[in-house]
Amino acid sequence: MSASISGLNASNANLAAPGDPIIRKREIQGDVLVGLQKDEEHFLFFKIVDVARFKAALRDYIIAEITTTEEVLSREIQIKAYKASGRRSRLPFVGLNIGFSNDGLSVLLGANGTDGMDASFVAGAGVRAAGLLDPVDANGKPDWLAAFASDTIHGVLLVTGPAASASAAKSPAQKKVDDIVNVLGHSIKLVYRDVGVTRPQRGHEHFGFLDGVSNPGVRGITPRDNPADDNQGVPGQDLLWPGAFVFGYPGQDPNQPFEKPGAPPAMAHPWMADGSYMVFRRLNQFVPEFHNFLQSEGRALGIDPQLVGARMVGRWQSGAPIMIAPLQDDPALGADPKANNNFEFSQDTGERRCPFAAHIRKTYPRDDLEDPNKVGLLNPEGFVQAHRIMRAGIPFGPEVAEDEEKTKHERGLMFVCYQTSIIEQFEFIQISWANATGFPINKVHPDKTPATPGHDPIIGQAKGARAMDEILPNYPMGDTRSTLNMPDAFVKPSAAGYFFVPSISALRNTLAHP
Ligand code: N7H
Repeated sequence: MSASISGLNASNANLAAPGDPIIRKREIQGDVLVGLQKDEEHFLFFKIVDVARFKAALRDYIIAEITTTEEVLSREIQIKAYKASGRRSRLPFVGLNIGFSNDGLSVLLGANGTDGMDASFVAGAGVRAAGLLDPVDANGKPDWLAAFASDTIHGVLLVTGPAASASAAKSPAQKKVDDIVNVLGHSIKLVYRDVGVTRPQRGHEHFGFLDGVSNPGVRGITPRDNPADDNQGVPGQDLLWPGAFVFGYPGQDPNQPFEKPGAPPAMAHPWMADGSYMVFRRLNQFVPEFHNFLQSEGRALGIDPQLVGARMVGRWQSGAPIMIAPLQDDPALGADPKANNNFEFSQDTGERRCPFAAHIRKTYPRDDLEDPNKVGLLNPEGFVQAHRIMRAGIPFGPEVAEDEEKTKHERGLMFVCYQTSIIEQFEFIQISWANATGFPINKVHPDKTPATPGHDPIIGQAKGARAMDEILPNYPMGDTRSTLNMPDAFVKPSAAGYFFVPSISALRNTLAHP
């Protein structure tokens, strides 16, 4: 089962070094920092219709069933030992987490219960959609699945587990879903339910690229695994302060070196400690269209279509970064967690190795803003590290059918990420980096002409046409200017929600309090 997306190595019993914060692992829900183990993940979006009965069900059943960070870490150890003993079947670990929207918290706490919380969380994903340049109608209403938008959503239950064995009618997670629905009974209305499943090409998303390669390390929980750098987990994985993702801990100061603890992010309410904001986006992927595009552009440019895709993403499908393998895939590099994140961008001044707009360069520019004279930042690296997210998504939908020249069946990514500020983290990445054609700013081509990086070709959104700079590599030399015009978006949101994932104590003592 996939987990340890942040490179966690749970076999290392002592995850914290002197000076690291003590993480309250029994309080934080398991998906936030580590990731629930999952071959499949059920998303149950619900509306609370009987508050007293809902709170009673939380107290009597749900809270005790929630999978904590401590449990996912211990499961990692068990899975490792099980695999080491040569067994190939899956341990039947089932995970459960819960989050609430602003409307949901208001129902549980009363009208002013969410005062002072993150403004984007309070406004809700629907209101924020237009600002993200999501497709919206004339009234700014997002173009979401009718079933999802059919009622107010108060919360989401995440239920994970291994896939069903060939002989079983239902998977362990499906059985758990049945139990939960039974226990909650008429206290809720299920507004929408959906399921994510890992693909047969394990760990790869629907376009074919290895996913879950790079997530931030977290001080106090990610073991140090780079003898040359005490501020990293695996080589290239900078360790951040937990407050970037969970309330109640030192955070990242955008104006200071990232190694220095920043002030803990302000909590509007004491019960927010050990909780996190979760962004959910159901992102449809137009897979045949994407691959046809790579083929036709590759032909037109006279280069391998796989290289076109690699320059759009910044990695080959194997996961190998083009900063290290600029012209040819290197599957061994892609598969090596100690090498596949060990790179920076600043030495690639002319985007010869990796386009400025490549998905991974846009969404985590590493040291790309390093020249403070040009970007006007007090501490460029600290600034970048203050805008990171912890990703925990899973694909959804079937494999592409043989006769599927154009998308016939919905598929894509159930994108999930965690942070302590939706405005400064997820939304900042989407709006100020992925959608912003001028980011990274003040870049030039090797021939000294100014470069406009363009849109992130994977997730960048625009009202009109989208384009990115330098699809054709000028590596190791060359000055040929090229632009990739993208008539269609290959990724389109079909549902979204902003949630708060509270601590176990907040659930017990505050949210489920009669
Ligand atoms: Fe991305 N893809 O398959 O092309 N993403 N992403 N993402 N993404 C990453 O590093 C993809 C989305 C980030 O640290 C990889 O795990 C697709 C959103 C960040 O180097 C691949 C979709 C946002 C990183 C993809 C999608 C992000 C990242 C490389 C939608 C946030 C880490 C593998 C369908 C706004 C960058 C890896 C780093 C990596 C793809 C969505 C952000 C292959 C298909 C919405 C921060």
